[in-house]
Amino acid sequence: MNAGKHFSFDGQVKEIRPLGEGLINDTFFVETVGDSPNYILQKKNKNIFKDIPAMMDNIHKVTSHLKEKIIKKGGNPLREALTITPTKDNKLYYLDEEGEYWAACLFIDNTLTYEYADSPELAARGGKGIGQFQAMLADMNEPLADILPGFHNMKYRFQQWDEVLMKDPVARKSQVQKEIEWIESRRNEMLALWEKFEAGEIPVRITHNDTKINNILFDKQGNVLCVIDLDTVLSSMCLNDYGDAIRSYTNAGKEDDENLDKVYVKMDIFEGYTKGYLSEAISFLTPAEIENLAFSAKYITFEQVLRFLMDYIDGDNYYKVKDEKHNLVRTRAQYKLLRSMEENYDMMCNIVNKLVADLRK
Ligand code: ADP
Ligand code: GN1
Ligand code: MG
Repeated sequence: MNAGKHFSFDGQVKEIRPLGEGLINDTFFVETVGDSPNYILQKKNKNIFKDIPAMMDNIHKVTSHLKEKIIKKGGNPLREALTITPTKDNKLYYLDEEGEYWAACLFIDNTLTYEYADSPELAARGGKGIGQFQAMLADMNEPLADILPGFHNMKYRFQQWDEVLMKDPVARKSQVQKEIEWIESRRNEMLALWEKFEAGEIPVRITHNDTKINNILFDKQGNVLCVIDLDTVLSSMCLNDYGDAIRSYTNAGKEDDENLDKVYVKMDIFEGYTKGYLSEAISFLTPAEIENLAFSAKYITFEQVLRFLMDYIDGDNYYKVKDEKHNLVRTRAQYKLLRSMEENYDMMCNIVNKLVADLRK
């Protein structure tokens, strides 16, 4: 791997091999000889990230802030936050001859990753970890560049949606009329949350925006060690992070499960995550944020249905796919999860309210 030569890795590189299940970047594990640290090398997806220098700058600001906090708490800044490995000429990224952007960071070893939460206790630890992550960033004053305009902005998502439907570039629209109706029938309900954010009823915070469970490294005791995949750190609603975590932790099936009977929201996991999250986040959440927590799980899951279906109609330009039906399979699986959340919505609201009341006793 030629790009690897340009980074200031300690030790001699033994092998560079593919790693992980990310849907966006190409990730590689850099193994070094002997006791030197290992690394992660990534080719960042420039179709999605239009300003990778600004993205790396955001990540640098956020990880520097996190490290200061971790050191103050007596933690290990090399394991509890990502550490960017610069290039030999001390840049945060390497731009190769083909115009591809590469970045590297320290590999954090002895960790566990999950595709879903297998117990309420694990979910609670995950929730606590994201609560702590948000709390550590709550006083970060340095502005972040808006490198993904409109990322969880439902107005923007519907603009993209309307354009793709109008173009129907690969003539797939007629096959998915039923699925399109799933989106249209919820348009106003979903836009309403973003409107509250735009109106200032819900505050702007520094948020991760991609808190699915495989973007978290757990230690061997099952505690959150490090929140990774910081490409999407932005100033947005912290509800995105709660909602996206619920979408991935609570799903009894896979994000792209073909067996829809396996896909539903596990309420014990919902309760576990929410309990862990609120144990930290109760200290900073406003009443409007608390009031919209349960809804944010539906919001982010709906957005994911929209994004997978939109990518299918658009001809699979955004997400990595294994075949031409993959985005449609993902759409149906995420829709099944959304339906399950809708059926359990009253219970979700009751759980949030009860946990908040207990914490305030
Ligand atoms: P993508 O944006 O494509 O999802 P990620 O940054 O999430 O890429 O990386 C993909 C996978 O690589 C992660 O799910 C995790 O398993 C592993 N990984 C990434 N960074 C690290 C790290 N610093 N230490 C250990 N494992 C990592
Ligand atoms: C992408 O990068 P990764 O695989 O962790 C996507 C998320 C989606 C997720 C669905 C930048 O996350 O928004 O929720 O896939 N990231 C980006 O699995 O679009
Ligand atoms: Mg990832």
